Amino acid sequence: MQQDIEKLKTEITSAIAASENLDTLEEIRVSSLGKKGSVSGLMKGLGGMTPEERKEMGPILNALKTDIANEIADRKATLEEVALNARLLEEKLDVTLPPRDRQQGSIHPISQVMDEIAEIFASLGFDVAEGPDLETDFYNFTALNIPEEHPARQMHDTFYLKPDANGDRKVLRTHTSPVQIRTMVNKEPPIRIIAPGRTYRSDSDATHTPMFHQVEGLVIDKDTHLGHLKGTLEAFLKAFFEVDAVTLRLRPSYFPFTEPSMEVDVQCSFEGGTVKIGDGNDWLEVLGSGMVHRKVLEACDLDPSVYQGFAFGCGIDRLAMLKYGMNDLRAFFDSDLRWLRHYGFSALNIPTIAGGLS
Ligand code: 2NM
Repeated sequence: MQQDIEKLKTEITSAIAASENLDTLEEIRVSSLGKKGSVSGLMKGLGGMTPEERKEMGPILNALKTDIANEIADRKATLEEVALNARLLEEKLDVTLPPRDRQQGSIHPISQVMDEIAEIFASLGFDVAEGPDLETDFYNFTALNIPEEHPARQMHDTFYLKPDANGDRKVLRTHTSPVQIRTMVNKEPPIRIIAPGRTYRSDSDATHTPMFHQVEGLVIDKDTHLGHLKGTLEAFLKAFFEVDAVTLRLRPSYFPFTEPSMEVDVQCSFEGGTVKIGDGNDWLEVLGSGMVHRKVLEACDLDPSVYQGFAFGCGIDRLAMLKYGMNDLRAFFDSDLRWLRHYGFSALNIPTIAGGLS
């Protein structure tokens, strides 16, 4: 009996090793571990044994089953990697090639809105700061006063890379705040920056895409206060929505990296299915903001008894939808040429404050 088991194991193992694609491997799994498979058949035999036989054969058969399951899983991982590498090779695209004749491209609305935002903040004296999409735990979480057990750090919210040899794992930044941390660590105040860019969270439905765009802002100086925050956001929203006046409502909120924290709503009206920003009877939440938490300043080696400042953040994709009247977020990333032609901007239409943004 035990010899038969060894023989069966050798047979299945060599079949697994010889399998060259996932279909063949699946056939092996079904014919061994499946309901009517050879290993399952042996397991069923346990029922008809004497207690002594069962005591001896039970562990042997269980080990057989586990070993084979493990080997199948290992082979599956290898085959999947081979398939992925082949696909990556085949689908390689050289984005540096020149365009085909008579193909007229356009500026994506998200790029347009990023340019508009940079232009408005430049007029208020802000620089544009950038940083890597792949961040360390320190810049993305720890320095921002986000503790180890915070839900944002969980696997289902954050994309983590495989750990390196030292066990350090990088994250795809979940916000652009690490750019502000890098700026505070590397530059002496006064600091006045915005950080626009791609951000990533493990979330996908009608109003969330796993990659999205954010812009955050940071001002640090010796006498910066909440009034400056409100004035800056008012100036920004007025310019962005191209209206003469906006009314803001600051609602108390919570972020680990600011204290106090507030959510910013802008007064608006919803008429005939479109939003009008500026006045009306409704409120639209557009930004999160607050005074930078002293623990964040300390993590950046800034003395909170000397320096203080404000920060804010908002989603660019949603701002673009509001301003240009799009209703489906996912269309931004579908690469549908008809959509791009309809909503895209001319490459010559560079936004300027003097020329009108859009
Ligand atoms: C937000 C809302 C409020 C923020 C804070 C910082 C930093 F690095 F200074 F602490 N960066 N960004 C911030 C504050 C971001 O986004 C909704």
